[in-house]
Amino acid sequence: MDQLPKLTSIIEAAQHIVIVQADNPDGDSLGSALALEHILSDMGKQTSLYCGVDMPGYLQYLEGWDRVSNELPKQFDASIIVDASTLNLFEKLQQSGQQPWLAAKPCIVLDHHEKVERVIPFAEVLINDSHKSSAGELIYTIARELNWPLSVAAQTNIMTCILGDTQGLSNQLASADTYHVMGEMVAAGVDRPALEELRRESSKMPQPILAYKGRLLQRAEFALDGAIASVSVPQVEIKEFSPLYNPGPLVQADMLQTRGVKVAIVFKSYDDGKVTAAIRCNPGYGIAAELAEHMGGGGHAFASGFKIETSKPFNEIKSECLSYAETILTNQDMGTENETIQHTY
Ligand SMILES: [Mn+2]
Repeated sequence: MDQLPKLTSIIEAAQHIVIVQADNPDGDSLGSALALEHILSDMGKQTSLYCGVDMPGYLQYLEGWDRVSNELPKQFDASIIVDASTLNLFEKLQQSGQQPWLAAKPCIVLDHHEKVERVIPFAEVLINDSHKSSAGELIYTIARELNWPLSVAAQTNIMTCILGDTQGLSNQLASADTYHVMGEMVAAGVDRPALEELRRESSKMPQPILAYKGRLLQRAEFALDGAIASVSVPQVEIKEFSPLYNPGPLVQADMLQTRGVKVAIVFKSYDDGKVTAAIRCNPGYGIAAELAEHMGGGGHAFASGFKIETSKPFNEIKSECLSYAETILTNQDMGTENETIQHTY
């Protein structure tokens, strides 16, 4: 990593460093931001945390999530962007007019995504290592290389990054190096079972939601010989249950865990005519982006969504979506090879 001397000099020269997450925060971005907060504070620096959007509820078990602000601090000397290197994910910063402010100071980018479009043009240091499971693992490697202080608190946050992006060390992002790093962190005193319990506790559902989940699953409909599963949620249920738990994540994993299911779609229909859909796919059937784009939305191969505001009846929109899904899946079966899995974390 030939950019480390430059990175070191930027950090040495700065007193106040702002750590920046993109508009799609997840366990890796928040864990990276909090780990850097610990490391830099231990080096005697002042730190601020920025993200254009609010931290999602499922991340609020991480101590320090509430220190992340939607505003850049009035004054700072340098910035570190974690877990993103494309301008496409910084719309909030552009909308609020704060981007020139960030661009005016030395900016370091620490990322691990391959194939990045519109790379942040004002970065003075850009380290994007797609061999790392997570931005957190990259930060750990840099910290070791540069002898940065790695407290147990910092390493606990780094473990959160790794577990988030590797889905508990279960996907292809977990390399031999990742396991080494995990082992070193456990040896240093990070309590993985405690971290796991905190995460589970924070994602538990309120009691009425368990019964509601049963109702939703009973209403699952299947198309194309069971390859497409869908559930529709009407306004009255959105009003009653959505504030307590998002219906999509409540049932979509179970739908995908059903034999034969390739694609799981959760539709929501509102009284004012608005229709939204969350699309998730099993490995080998990454049609989510194509399907969402056809419906006027977007996303990734395995997770996408769309929102339609028209006077068209809900059933027509649903039929259009399901029949297009059938078309793509049928075409896919007729000889085109399966898309390789690409991580989007
Ligand atoms: Mn990541």
